[in-house]
Amino acid sequence: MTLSLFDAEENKRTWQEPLCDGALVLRGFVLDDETKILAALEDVLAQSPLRNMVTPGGFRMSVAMSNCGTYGWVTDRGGYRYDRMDPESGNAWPAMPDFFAKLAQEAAAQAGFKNFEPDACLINRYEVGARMSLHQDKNECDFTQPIVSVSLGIPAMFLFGGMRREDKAMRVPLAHGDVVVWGGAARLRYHGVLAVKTASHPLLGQHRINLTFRKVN
Ligand code: MD6
Ligand code: FE
Repeated sequence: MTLSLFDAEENKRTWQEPLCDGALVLRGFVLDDETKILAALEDVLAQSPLRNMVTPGGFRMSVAMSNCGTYGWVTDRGGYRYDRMDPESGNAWPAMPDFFAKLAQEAAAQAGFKNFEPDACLINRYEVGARMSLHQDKNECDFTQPIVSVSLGIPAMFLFGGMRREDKAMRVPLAHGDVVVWGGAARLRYHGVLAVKTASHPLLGQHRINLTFRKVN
């Protein structure tokens, strides 16, 4: 067997950390693209700014959100759903940059999900203390399609639970540049994010940004 340092284009930029059947962390997968991603995000967020949405139960979310792509995830008193329109601007969500879709597709392929074509990118911004309680992602049509989740900025502790809310959750630290691919048997597992601790990142200050790519329709 020959081993080349410059081999394996398919396994570039990363080492892989399986979490369970269907879920895999690609450490540092988007590090090479950080400046390009942040510049594109700035453009998207100028069109559809981050906002703290309200849950169906009437609570203001601690995580600020926006979207790009054909569909955007929204919540209000009426419930959770995907919508083609940004309810704040009244316009379509900003287009998903082509290279976002390509990165998500490459990440999905590394986990064995071929030809992933995301039509939605949810942008979550956490400030220190923001958290996301345990939930399942089940507003999408086709649960054979994975979700690709990109972490940027200050670190967070991801909670990765079971099929029932009360199942014990694993704790997975996620850092700037890490990507989680999540599908198959893991697709409907409960998950969340612990309150983000004080830290500062050279590009994002005291924030964590998470991008989740999905195929909604
Ligand atoms: C977050 N992520 O990391 C929230 N959902 O900020 C999610 O809710 C999530 O990372 C499904 C699959 C991967 C995720
Ligand atoms: Fe989720």
